[in-house]
Amino acid sequence: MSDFPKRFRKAVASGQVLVKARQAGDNLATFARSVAAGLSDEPKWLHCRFLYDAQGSRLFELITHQPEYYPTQIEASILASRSEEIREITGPRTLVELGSGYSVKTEHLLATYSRGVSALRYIPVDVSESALLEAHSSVSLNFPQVEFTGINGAYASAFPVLRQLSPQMVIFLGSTIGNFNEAETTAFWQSVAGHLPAGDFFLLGVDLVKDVDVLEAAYNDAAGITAQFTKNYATRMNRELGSQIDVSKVEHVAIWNPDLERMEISLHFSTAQHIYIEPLNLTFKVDSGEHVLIEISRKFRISKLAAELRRFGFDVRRILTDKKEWFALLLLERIADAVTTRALSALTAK
Ligand code: AVJ
Repeated sequence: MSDFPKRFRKAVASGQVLVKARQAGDNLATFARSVAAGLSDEPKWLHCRFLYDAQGSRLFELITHQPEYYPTQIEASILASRSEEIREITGPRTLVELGSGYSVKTEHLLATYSRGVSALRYIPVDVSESALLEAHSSVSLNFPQVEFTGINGAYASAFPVLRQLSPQMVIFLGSTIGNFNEAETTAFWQSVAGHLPAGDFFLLGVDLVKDVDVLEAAYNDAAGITAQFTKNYATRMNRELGSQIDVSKVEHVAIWNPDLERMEISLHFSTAQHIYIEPLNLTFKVDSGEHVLIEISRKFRISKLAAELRRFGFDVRRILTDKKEWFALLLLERIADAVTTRALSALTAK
């Protein structure tokens, strides 16, 4: 939708709380096509983006409170203790957040960045409208000087408006980058680099490679919340796509893949089932014992990641981590590309 940057500009100017980046009706067709693509593949997969309907967003929020799920607590404590240090490097600027959810951890940054300024612009981006609305009520209550304009859509829907938001810091927390496979990661950084002006910042939260027992426990909490979160995918398919999956015959499986250094989360079918996709009038068969991959969560090594980011046009300005080095926040600065620099010096030479 090419008019989005214009609609967004208007929404910001008029103090609108939420702007939709996609048209109504688009979501269901996108969901149906994505599911059909994944179930046609071998081995089968389902895209993790659709885990986050209203119920999925609620369940994920519950996951973050489970004792085994360490990333949220550690990341929040790094943010709580080191937001000042981040602001000292970046100076005051607009905050844009990809996959903001309920914006809980971000409140540490909002507190720091709203200090001493008359207004702070905050642009959270999330596929869940209900999460954005809840984030708005909490943020506007706690930080009256924050100007909140949520973008209800996929991350990429925000990219075309980044140019109008400088100076800014884009925030991408929770190691959500770990949910992207290699191709998606490359596409993501190329796209961000293409839209983010040089001199703007990017704050990236990444979960680090660690002991397999700690990792597997984090995705197999004793209370079974992660299992509910996984099974909610099937529930959502039943409700929105008329899939007719017997959810009592599917299980949550989460295991560490040491070769690819990632957690792999699957729906395990304990019996053979037919999965219907009503909007497309398609049926897929899943065998007894089959695993359908619904999410990967890659874990990172800082040195390797920093080198990769440099190739995409980002300089690592600061690495913030906890004592155990279980999680890290990387403060990146978008640096001018060789091409851009050459073009600019050619201009000034004239
Ligand atoms: C979306 C990256 C925050 O991969 O750790 C947590 C999602 N899935 N438990 C992650 C998730 C199951 C989570 N993030």
